[in-house]
Amino acid sequence: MWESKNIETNTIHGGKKSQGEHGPLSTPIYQTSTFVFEDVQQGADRFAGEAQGHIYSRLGNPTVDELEARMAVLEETESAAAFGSGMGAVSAAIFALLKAGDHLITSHRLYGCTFALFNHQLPALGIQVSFVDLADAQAVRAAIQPNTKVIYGETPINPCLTVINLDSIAAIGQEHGIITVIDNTFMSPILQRPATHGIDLVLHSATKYLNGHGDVVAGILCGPSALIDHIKMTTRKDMGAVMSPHDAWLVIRGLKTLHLRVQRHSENAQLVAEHLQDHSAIEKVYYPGLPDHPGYRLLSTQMHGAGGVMAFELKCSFEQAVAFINQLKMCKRAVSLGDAETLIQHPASMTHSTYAPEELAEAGISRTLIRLAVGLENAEDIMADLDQALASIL
Ligand code: 4LM
Repeated sequence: MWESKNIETNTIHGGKKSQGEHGPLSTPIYQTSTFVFEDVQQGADRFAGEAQGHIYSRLGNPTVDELEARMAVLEETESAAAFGSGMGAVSAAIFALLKAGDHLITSHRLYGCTFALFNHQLPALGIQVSFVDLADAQAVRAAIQPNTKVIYGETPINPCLTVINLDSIAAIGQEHGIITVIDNTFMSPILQRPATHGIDLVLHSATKYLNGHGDVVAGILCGPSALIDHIKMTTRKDMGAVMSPHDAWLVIRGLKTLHLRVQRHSENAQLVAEHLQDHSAIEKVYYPGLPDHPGYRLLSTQMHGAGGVMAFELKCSFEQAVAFINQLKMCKRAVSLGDAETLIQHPASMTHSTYAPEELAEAGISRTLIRLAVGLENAEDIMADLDQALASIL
């Protein structure tokens, strides 16, 4: 394996194993469910953990192993585990770390299905959850109880891009012996590496920037080997949200262009955010690359760019906001983000429809809020499409 101090090089070479026979440049897809033992003893030794070697693809697969090794290099962690979806990664981490009677501190601002898991499934299983503002260190400290085991957050947060201070969350976790988990989906390791700030587990919906081509649903957790091995051998093995070898191959292929893509997403988003901010039909743009965004000051300390996602409020009624989205010609009406195509969606009725009306209000998600995941097209074309749709509703 080979590793550079430069992440551009590591997205291409980092964690890549030499592939033995035939020397393929592209990682082979080990499309197999099971692995043959030479004899009973070899199988028994592998099950007992006394011999190296694969057993069954729910426990590990060489193509998936390679993606995990590559992600550990990019996130600067010891190890990584791949999952069949981002939610598979969230639930595997949470259920490995929390049991009935334990307490989780998180934010009321989260991706909709993560919020649903924390707000509905965990309390039903006897796990206590406190929803606090993770950007407010005092509020986090005040929420700590003797049974607090995990602090979980996203930064920037879906969909309003609130930024949480990683140094502060990591310090609180270390002080109190609480495991910290950060969902880094919106940044990718190109723009932010939470483990370098002391965060224990870094999570991704690999469906988004890591894969980047809108053709996979996948998740990744990166962290210390002891924690990752524990998750692999408990909740991933027994609950089974594993990544398929073919999907791992697609994400590995996506990683090779991750740096170029994320850079372009960010450049395009900055231009679009500045353009929208000046538009007479726009009430407010939420984008950490704009100086009036509260997360802007953390750009220089924990982020290497503001990323490709923004949200904005129109100066109009709900019906006009819907008409605006329906008028778009090039931008696609779709959830998800991090794809080549610019995607636009309505959080209150789509990604965050798991929130009750009062919960939406608390999370700052109004009925006229629109999320834009800026793609890789020419920025002028994206702005022209937005402008013609805005003009049609004014
Ligand atoms: C979306 N998001 O926002 P899977 N963490 C974050 C996410 O945004 C998502 C997940 C985890 C969207 C999906 C429809 C910050 C998903 C969950 O979808 O399970 O890979 O990731 O548009």
